[in-house]
Amino acid sequence: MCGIFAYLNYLTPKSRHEVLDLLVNGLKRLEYRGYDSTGVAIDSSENKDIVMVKRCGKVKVLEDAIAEHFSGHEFDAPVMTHVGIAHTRWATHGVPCETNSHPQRSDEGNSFVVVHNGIVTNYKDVKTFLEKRGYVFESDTDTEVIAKLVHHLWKKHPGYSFRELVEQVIQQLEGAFAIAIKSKHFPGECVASRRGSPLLVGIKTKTRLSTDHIPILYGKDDKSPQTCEKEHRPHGQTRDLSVLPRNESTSEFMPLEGKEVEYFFASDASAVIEHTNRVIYLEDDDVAAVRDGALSIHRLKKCLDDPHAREITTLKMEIQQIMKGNYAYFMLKEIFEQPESVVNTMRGRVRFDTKTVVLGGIKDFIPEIKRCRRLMLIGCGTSYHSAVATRQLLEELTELPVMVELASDFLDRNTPIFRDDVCFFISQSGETADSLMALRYCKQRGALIVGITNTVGSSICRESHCGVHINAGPEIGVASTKAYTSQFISLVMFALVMSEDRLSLQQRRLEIIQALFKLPDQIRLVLKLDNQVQELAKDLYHHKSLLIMGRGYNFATCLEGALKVKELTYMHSEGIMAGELKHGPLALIDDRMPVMMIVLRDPVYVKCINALQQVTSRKGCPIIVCEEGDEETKSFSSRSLEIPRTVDCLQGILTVIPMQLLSYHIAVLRGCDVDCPRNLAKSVTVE
Ligand code: G6Q
Ligand code: GLU
Repeated sequence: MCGIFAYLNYLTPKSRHEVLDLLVNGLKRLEYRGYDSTGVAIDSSENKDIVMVKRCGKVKVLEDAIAEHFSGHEFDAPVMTHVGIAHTRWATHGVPCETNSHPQRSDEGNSFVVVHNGIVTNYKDVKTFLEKRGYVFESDTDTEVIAKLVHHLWKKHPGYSFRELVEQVIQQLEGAFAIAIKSKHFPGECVASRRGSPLLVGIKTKTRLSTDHIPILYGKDDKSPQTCEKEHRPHGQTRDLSVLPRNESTSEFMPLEGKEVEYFFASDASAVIEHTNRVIYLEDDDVAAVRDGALSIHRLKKCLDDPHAREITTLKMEIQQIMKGNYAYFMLKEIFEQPESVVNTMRGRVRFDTKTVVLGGIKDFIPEIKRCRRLMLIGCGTSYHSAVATRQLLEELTELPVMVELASDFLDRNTPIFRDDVCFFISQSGETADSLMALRYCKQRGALIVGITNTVGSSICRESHCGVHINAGPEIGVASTKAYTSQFISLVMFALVMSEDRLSLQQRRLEIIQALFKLPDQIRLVLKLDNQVQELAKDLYHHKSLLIMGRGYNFATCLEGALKVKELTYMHSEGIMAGELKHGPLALIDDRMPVMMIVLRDPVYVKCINALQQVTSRKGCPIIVCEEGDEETKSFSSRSLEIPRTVDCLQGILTVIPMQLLSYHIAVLRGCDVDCPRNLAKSVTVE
């Protein structure tokens, strides 16, 4: 979701100017991961104090600020050993502004400074714990608790090493994180850790490394391997910090101790490849610490299948390749990220153990929303389709009238809006002009405004009364993919919150929560259809048109699939409500017209089969999207794609993925620019 970059030079003289250049370049490489603000921390020239420079906006803005801030000869003097940390932020908690930018600090003296990628879901509990002990928070970020908690523990346990302190801290954190921490009390040391968010360590030595692995050191208290299970603490309860087990790892041979060496901690290899091709990919809950030039990797507990060492990998990739992973385009990468992005959307919100859902950003407004006259879901393009996709479930679980509106049309009609309306604005960018205009229109008329966006601090975010951040991570491909599935899930979560106390709906809620749990794995299964979809694309790409038909919960997939095909391939495509077939579109059907039909075993199955028969009896040969093992439906055609069975209201998440893949493959076969389709922009800021 953002970029972490830290650089440590041990016995390798570098001026602070050189260090800053290195940090800024590292950030530039990571900027594609998303940015809204940036920052660096290095040692000051006078003493051991840490200085930070933070700015809102792109890395270039930070670069200019650094040039202004650090002038004078002292910054040109070489320093033998130094640690610098840097960050490009994609806000999840708190708008983009200097105070919310990273590094976040422990105190005014900058004792501990941290850069963080991810979301600490229990930050409120930790914050309350620290506030009771006198800590005053300056930012709205979840990250600040990390810096302050290290500081608190350092005061409490003066004998602990830097690494031990960080180990204590990560035991308290829930959610996802990758962190790198620097401290004025531990000069020349850097500690980093991850859980859920990526982090690697690059190693650069003068002579070739004599080893291809770094041993993992396990806690002293825990020599006997065991099956590790995550400790379950009741939600909202911070563990008693005085009784945490201390991890005094046994000291072992550290291959790099005492030698000249440089280390790079980065969110991905694009930021380190120009310096070194030797990297270690950290695993969840690894704590990597550099002290006296030696890198050591620690884990608190040894599990049965844990390895003894982390391998040093030699990278053979180009920078462009690294940014896109092994994918040819960002869009493809984003399609394949969906098993993780949907988890990020649900993280800290859906509690699968207690079967409860909490949406922190709208929690306080739920009573007001429950009293409203109607819900209005407003958006453009793909975001509008996520409203179409979830309307039926919202009607069912809220028992309120739900209107879905295209922002532009809504404004054209001067739609009547009342004080007791609740208006949802769904937008990946949060900047779409039509949606923003519609938001202001509704706000002026006194409606409650709920933002569903992927961009914290965006205009829609700021101008909403409350909202849900979909946490899909930055979406770079112009065609929206992972934002759609995350918007979809956010609205489903809202429906679940609204129906929490409806006794008659409990069974239904349970069924949906269980299905949400299985969803990431099911998405993985659907992604395995990629080769099959590519073959279908070969049959379709030279055609002029593609009709996509379905109804009920899958009508939105037809609209969204057709939009993807249009924008990426420049072919004509139409999403058709299968119920409307006989009212006109049936005239298009013959043996040459390409048709896709979504026919799943849900309440409209029989009606879908009717539509299928109407098509096949006009010599149409549709490609059918059906449920795994549904031989009866498959028998209507020679071409089909089978998707796993899920609860009806979540089918749309699984059925849209083959459409995303299909449009992608057709676009590639037609030689179109997948990430930047002609005439389109990622953020449409004009009406
Ligand atoms: C689709 C596009 C586009 C987008 C709209 C709305 O692939 O990305 O249809 O969804 O332009 O954008 P926002 O979601 O940013 O408001
Ligand atoms: N949750 C943190 C914040 O909002 C980190 C976000 C990121 O990954 O950039 O500051």
